[in-house]
Amino acid sequence: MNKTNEVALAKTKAGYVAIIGKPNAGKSTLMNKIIGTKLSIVTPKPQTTRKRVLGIYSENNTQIVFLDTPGIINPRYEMQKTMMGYVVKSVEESDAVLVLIDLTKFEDFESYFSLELTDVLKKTKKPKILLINKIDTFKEIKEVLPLIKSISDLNLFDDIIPISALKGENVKSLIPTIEKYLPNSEFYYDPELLSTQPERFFVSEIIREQVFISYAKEIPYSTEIAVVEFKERENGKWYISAEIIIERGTQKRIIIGEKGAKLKEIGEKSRKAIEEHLDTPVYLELFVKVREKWRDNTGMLKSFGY
Ligand SMILES: Nc1nc2c(ncn2[C@@H]2O[C@H](COP(=O)(O)OP(=O)(O)OP(=O)(O)O)[C@@H](O)[C@H]2O)c(=O)[nH]1
Ligand SMILES: [Mg+2]
Repeated sequence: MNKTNEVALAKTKAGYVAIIGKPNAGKSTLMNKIIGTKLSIVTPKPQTTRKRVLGIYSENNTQIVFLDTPGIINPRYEMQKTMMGYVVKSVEESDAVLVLIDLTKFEDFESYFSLELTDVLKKTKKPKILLINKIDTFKEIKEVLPLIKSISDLNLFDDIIPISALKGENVKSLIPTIEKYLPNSEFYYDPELLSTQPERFFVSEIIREQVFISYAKEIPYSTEIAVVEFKERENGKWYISAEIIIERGTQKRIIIGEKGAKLKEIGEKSRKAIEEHLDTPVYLELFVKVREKWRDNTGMLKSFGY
């Protein structure tokens, strides 16, 4: 290594930061806000994120690779066990951990910090930054101060910061706090890059987001999306076909809707969002497939990229 490289190496910081917390805390909203683009899907329903979504922040001499993770729960299905595996692995690979709590659901520490969440926290010695999210739902920051004090007395977290991931309050000031825990290192990725996940992944997530938003009860949870074809046609339009996988034949009727209206609506909304994401015209075809008990079938889960 020559002298110039040594200087460059000393000047940059880079590292991995896992974003963890219970479902619906606002983890994906926060990552999207920091990166400045929608990488991870967000819905009002819990357990929206199922895989680990990578978001790369590169500014000046700092690169932070954020790992958005599924909400921490007590897993019931094989799929949820794999999801919790992503959380543990992300924490293990991180230089610091962001722990989000949802202020609107928080009453006291014991009831909010479930066994599963506490377990993940206890297993790691990595620096932990507690983010009290959704402060926009409170009138005054003063109202949050007693909570900050009570949590700080527990000595579990290295920093405690109230934020609003949605409105961006305090989000920029997170960066210097995270930087404290990053090693001197060269960048891991090209600073132009925002993620490493393939476009097929984002396309399937965009469709799944529509399913989550459009259907009630168990439908979003028993649905998976598999992109089957993804190719450019001669006229410059992309052709994408995807399967909406459901668990039971009886769910087909609900997904398709009266005279196919619901499926058509999902298709149109997804197509528009995909076109915006890829910045190119798209022809999208959706098919509904039944794969019984796919959430407990390891082979099938593997084929869906879990
Ligand atoms: N008012 C308010 N709502 C927020 C804030 N951050 C997130 N939300 C909302 O909370 C809901 C869940 O947000 P997500 O970002 O999907 O939460 P998540 O932690 O990624 O959830 P999972 O992927 O299910 O674990 C959405 O409706 C968001 O709009 C915030 O700062 N203030
Ligand atoms: Mg999420």
